Amino acid sequence: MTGLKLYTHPKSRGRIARWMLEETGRPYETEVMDYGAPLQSAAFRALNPMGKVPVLVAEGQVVTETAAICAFLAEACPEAGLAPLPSERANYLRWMFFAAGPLEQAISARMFGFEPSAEQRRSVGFGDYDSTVIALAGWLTDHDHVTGVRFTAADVYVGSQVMFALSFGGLPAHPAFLAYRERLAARPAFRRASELDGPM
Ligand SMILES: N[C@@H](CCC(=O)N[C@@H](CS)C(=O)NCC(=O)O)C(=O)O
Repeated sequence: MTGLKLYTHPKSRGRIARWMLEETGRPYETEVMDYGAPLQSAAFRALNPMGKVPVLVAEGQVVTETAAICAFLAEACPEAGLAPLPSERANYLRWMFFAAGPLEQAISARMFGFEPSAEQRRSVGFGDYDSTVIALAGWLTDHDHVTGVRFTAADVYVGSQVMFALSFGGLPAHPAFLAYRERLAARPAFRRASELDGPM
């Protein structure tokens, strides 16, 4: 696939999309969007009505939502080997969606002081913060990567959530999270992406 363009901001989830692009090894173009008016412009909102980055345009196809961008690129660039094998698909999908839904919500809720009551936990997708953290920590205690032993696009997404949350205390310094962060941060594509986007 050629004709890849990423709309991003260096202090945004666009860093995850850039890391994924670097993992594919494909050439891509970047347009850095300033926060505020540019994201609200009619032209940008035609790409993403949410007025948010990142947005990937791939040969005319528009992909929003960072997890979707990771999954899309994994499929669009099969030679990179980042899409799941049939036997890895269940864990790949399960934890990718877990990170985009319950995990992100639990971290945001904690950050902004929302602790669901016992009654609310039945309706709230993440239930409660501790259960969410324990679920992921348990998986990463037993597995080096989301699908087991092999790095996939799910690790770009899940790993980014873990790394970002660890950086501001959104997740506890559980040994499984720290070891996972160390494994991922050693990847050449992660380092290249971090150099291109600069410090958070
Ligand atoms: N669910 C979206 C969230 C995107 C998002 O919230 N982006 C933030 C930066 S990390 C943004 O563009 N904020 C600017 C704004 O809302 O004005 C995703 O996963 O891509």
